[in-house]
Amino acid sequence: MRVLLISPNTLTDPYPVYPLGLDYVAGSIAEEHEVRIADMQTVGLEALAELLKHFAPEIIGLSCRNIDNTDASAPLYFLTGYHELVAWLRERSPAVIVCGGCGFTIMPAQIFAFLGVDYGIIGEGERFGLLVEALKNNQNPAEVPGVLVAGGHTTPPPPWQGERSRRFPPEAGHHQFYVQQGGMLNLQSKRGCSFRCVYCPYPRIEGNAHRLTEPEEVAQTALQLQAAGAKYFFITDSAFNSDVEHSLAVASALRSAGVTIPWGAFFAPIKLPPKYFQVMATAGCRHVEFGTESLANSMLKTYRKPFQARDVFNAHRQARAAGLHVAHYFLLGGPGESAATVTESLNGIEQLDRTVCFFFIGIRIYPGTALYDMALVESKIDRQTDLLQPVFYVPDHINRETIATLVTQRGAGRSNWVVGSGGTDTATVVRTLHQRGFIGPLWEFLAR
Ligand code: B12
Repeated sequence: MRVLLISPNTLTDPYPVYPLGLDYVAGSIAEEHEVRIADMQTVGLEALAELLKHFAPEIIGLSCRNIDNTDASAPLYFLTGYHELVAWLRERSPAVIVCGGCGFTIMPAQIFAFLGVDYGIIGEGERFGLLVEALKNNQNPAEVPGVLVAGGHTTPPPPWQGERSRRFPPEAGHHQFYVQQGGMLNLQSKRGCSFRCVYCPYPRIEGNAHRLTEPEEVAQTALQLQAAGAKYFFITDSAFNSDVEHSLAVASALRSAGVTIPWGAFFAPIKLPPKYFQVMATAGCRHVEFGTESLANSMLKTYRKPFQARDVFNAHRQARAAGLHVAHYFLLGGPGESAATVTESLNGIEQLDRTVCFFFIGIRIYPGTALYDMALVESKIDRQTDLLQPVFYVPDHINRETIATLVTQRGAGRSNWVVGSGGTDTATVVRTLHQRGFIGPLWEFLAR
């Protein structure tokens, strides 16, 4: 069958992100089928129309990575555009349209209905290959676990235990856009997140049991990206160090394999072996992005973070001592937040030397999380509340505006305090620097 996979994500804030998920979806499809990828960062509607005409796909897979930008201070919403794209595709192609992706998996039934697609894949995209076979053989797609059909059930399937094969097709060419625009490609070293943070949909997206990729395989993929021109890669794991041993083994494999390009990842500021970040630095790690969220211990406890404020300070010191660029993400406005806890976080930040802080003010409520249950019990939402449009938790003792004022007053004149991911201004600066040949996420230029 002829399969066209589309990434409709044209967001360039904080920078354009290579559509990694589609490489796995492509890798799940048996060799006998013909697969093309249309990345709409590089393919406009005119070229897409040409592709529909000449390639004449029988199945279209649409990736829904982002629903919105989860930034209450500068909200962007993407599903309306995807809905229009589905209608546009329908006018030009009789293909069956299938939606999947991490955004889709957070609210599959709602997105399925909103977009008006034929099938959805809940969870990992490896099941797309099974759906293609079912369609080819005229079998009932509803019998494929994880496949959502109109009126079907939305129970998430168990995490995928089969083969995970990334088909990174340099000849497809779309990676060139990212290579030229900052040099960044990406890779995954494991699936699953074992943390239990109250607000987070990651366990729903990837499951909470880790499924590790062999360190040597990760290193081979990094070499492939390097050979394709990447000048930097980001490890997309929810937290690269949530399995400390595995992350150390991956670092050592990258080094032994001779990977020479720098990389970055999300890390949790947990207790780590003393030389941990030195090992990372020696393996090419350049940027550490800590999911810190708060420096008030009461908030960290409420969020069920696996660390306390003192662990954050230690992890920060360790990463800095290893010569790494360090950023911290803060998530303010959860249950129990108050002027006192915000101030505690801001005071704590004063102790973090040479860093960049990204503040997300307001926590989006996702179904299937403990925060959702709390908001229900507190009558902040009810079961009918539409969460497709972002709804942010409102704490009892402080509102978002007051938190924003506390942050912006304290942060006045500090370029290293960024609200949200920085908005279009930051994205424009990053794009200009990328065009001048700078590589990577570049937030280190803001560090103070
Ligand atoms: C790493 C990451 C980042 C990194 C990316 C770095 C890089 N160079 O790649 C950074 C920090 C830059 C980032 C930025 C943002 N991110 Co982000 N990010 C992630 C994270 C942790 C992993 C994404 C990833 O690459 N996974 C690995 C790949 C292999 O998985 P995947 O894409 O999900 O694909 C799999 C399946 O979903 C499926 N699939 C994918 N496509 C398709 C298509 C079809 C047809 C099918 C059937 C299946 C399928 O198959 C794949 C294999 O199983 C996710 C959370 C998570 N755990 O998923 C958030 C996440 C995707 N991000 C999110 C958001 C909101 C953003 C930002 C908008 C935040 C902001 N305001 O800046 C930006 C957007 C950037 C952009 N230009 O698009 C949200 C999206 C949800 C939502 N509400 O919309 C997520 C889910 C986190 C969350 N809040 O819950 N992000």
